[in-house]
Amino acid sequence: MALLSVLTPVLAVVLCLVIGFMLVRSRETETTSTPSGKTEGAKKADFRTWVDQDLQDDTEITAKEEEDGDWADSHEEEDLLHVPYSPPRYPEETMLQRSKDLYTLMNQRRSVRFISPEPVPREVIDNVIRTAGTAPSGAHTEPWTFVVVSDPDTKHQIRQIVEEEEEVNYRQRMGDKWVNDLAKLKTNWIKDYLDVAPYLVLVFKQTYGILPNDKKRTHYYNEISVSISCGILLAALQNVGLVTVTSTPLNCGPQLRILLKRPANEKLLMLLPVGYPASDATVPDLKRKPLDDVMVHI
Ligand code: IYR
Repeated sequence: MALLSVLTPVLAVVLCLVIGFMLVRSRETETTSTPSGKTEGAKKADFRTWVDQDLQDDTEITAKEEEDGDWADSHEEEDLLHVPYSPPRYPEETMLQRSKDLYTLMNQRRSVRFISPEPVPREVIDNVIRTAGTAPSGAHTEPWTFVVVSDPDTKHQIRQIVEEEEEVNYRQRMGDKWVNDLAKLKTNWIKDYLDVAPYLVLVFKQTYGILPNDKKRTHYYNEISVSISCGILLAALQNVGLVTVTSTPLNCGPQLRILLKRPANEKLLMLLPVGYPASDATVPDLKRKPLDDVMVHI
């Protein structure tokens, strides 16, 4: 009994030490960061976070910097004139035909990873980018930059950056489930098309704008706006018989932004290799969901 009463405080101290040690360890695991800011302790089990953080680049803009900047007020912007609008109106029969024709054309669009090195007229690319720039955007801020690369050395440097990161993505960051989900598409970290395609279009979202007086301008819904412009870009490419694949090189944004000398307010959203399909190009035999599976009519 006497022994027990002597041992009780000792046991209590030992228990406290064990709990304290465990708490410190769990804190350390949470805060040990990898170079990309992800937690080591999270690694495989937490691979899902990568799915949503694909293409994020918040290396320069901290919340503090955004708050600190000198932001423009809306009253500093010019008044906008409203003008009449009368686009063409078609007879119903024509509408039906046009709706079918565009569907048929767009239904032939496929993500193509085998691109021909054959040159593509530069003016066609200019017009495709012009078309992408017709997208709606939050408060008409047009928060996009399309970097068109045809210089072979720059394309090769892009390839080196992308392949180096993608190898780590496929081997570690994406996790087994994601890699298995992609296996049927036969995609991996080797991206020949980055050297071969006559053009690489790197689409950047401008997280804020910079006015001529150096004040920052809010770019509302910039990611949604730029994503819509990418959709229109895909349609414009399809319209002229060119192909692409909407690649999203995970974790490459900062390096590519620096390589292409883009400012810190721009974040890479998508990388599109553009060209004619290679003569021996293949695509997976995918099926699209029927209308009833994607549309609800109330
Ligand atoms: N960014 C990688 C992985 C990839 C992810 C998805 I989701 C795809 O549908 C296809 C690829 C890559 O470009 O290979």
